[in-house]
Amino acid sequence: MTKKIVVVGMGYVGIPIAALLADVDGFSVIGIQRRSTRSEWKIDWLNKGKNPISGDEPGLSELISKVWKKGAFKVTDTFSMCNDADYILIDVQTPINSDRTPNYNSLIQACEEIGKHMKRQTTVIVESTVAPGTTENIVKPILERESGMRAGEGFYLAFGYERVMPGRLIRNIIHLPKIVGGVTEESTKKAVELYSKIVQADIYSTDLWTAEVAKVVENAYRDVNIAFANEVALICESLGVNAYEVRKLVNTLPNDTTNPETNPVRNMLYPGSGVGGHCLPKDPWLLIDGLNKYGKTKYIPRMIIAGREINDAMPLHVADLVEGALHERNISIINSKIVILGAAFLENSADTRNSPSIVLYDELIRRGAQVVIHDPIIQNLDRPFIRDFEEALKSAQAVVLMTKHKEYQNLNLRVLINKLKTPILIDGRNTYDKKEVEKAGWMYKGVGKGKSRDVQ
Ligand code: SAJ
Repeated sequence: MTKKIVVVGMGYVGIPIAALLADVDGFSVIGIQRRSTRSEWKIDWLNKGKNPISGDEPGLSELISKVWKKGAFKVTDTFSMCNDADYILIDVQTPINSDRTPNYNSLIQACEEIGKHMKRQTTVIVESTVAPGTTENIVKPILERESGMRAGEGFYLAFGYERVMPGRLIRNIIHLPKIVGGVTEESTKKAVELYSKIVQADIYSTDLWTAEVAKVVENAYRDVNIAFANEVALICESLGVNAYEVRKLVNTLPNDTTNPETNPVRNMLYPGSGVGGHCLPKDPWLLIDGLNKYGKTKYIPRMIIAGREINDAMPLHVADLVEGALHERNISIINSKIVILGAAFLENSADTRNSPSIVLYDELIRRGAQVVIHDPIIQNLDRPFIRDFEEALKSAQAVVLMTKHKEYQNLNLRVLINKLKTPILIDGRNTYDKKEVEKAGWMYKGVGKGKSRDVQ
């Protein structure tokens, strides 16, 4: 008996999980993608068996082509296909608004449509990242209202969060442990049954709210740890010490093999020029939104908020490093040409969402500089950018390394020095050694690298 699965939202989460499920014998998958100017082309591409996700994603293109040929994966823009689905996965985007509250427009629209069409005994699984309490208080009421059924009785409802990462979409779904929490035990069980067909790692069952909290805490944890590294970097700059050297030494503390529970004993992350992407800048605010909306006692998560503020301020600190370096050469930042190397939020990636480079660009413009962004990989950016590296460097007064793309490592600084008006290198990602850069005739400043005690 063929199991019919619907996956709503053909993005970097929905597409790989739809393809993996379609590869299971006896499963047939329908992807639903609304026809917006930005994303309707994906429907046609996927219905030709082609992978619309850019960047290197091992195994994904082959898998999409395989399940398409098998006729087990089709994509449409209509929700009527939910009417005989055994499982419906919700993988729509859940961005935050400028006031840091969640934007659930896509989620609400999907729930209204699903509720209208779903049949009895369907299992609905929310995979999109949401504020704790959202499945219970937003998703469930809409599904019950539109379907006339009760969650846990007429249909099953669970939250099962994704742990995808760029470059590891397929691998992570198969090999990373899965966390699932349902509105009822039966709902949890139904979700576990589905995931067990594709997940080869452990599947952990819990309740709905715990699963929702775990997801956003997983990223808030990483964000706060990066903020800690960034705060150490600012301290080291002031003390004239190299924060990366400090990190290396701190992390020499070995893991305790006799007591795995306490490992890693130390794992200080990397300071840098900022924290971008579609997860870390957003998920701490989703956690806080759930706390503000559904918390039973008043509590202000000062550390998580401070972590966000520290990370958001790093591109502004880079702008200070630029202005300070120009000042040391008695050059005003006003009308100085500054080159930003790297617009992607992550090295060797084309993803520019919430990129710290955009924050730096706007800040340098605000301070009166002429700014050029260079990036060898990205396809689009809502700021001007160029591909021609030599053109970018011509007559520049300073070069800022914001993204550690491989193209920016091992640059021949002795040759490049002749292209610039003033050879100043601001290193946002510990790409270069201070002494080497100065030997090549440049002034060097780096995030986390103090100046006074002759650090590397
Ligand atoms: N960053 C630092 N210092 C670090 C690590 C990262 O400044 O030590 C910066 C990066 O430059 C980037 C931002 O933080 O601008 C985010 O980097 P990331 O490595 O966390 O990459 P993301 O945003 O793709 O995070 C995803 C998350 N995955 C999910 O939400 C499912 C995150 O939980 C993963 O830990 C991360 O991938 C990963 O490890 O690749």
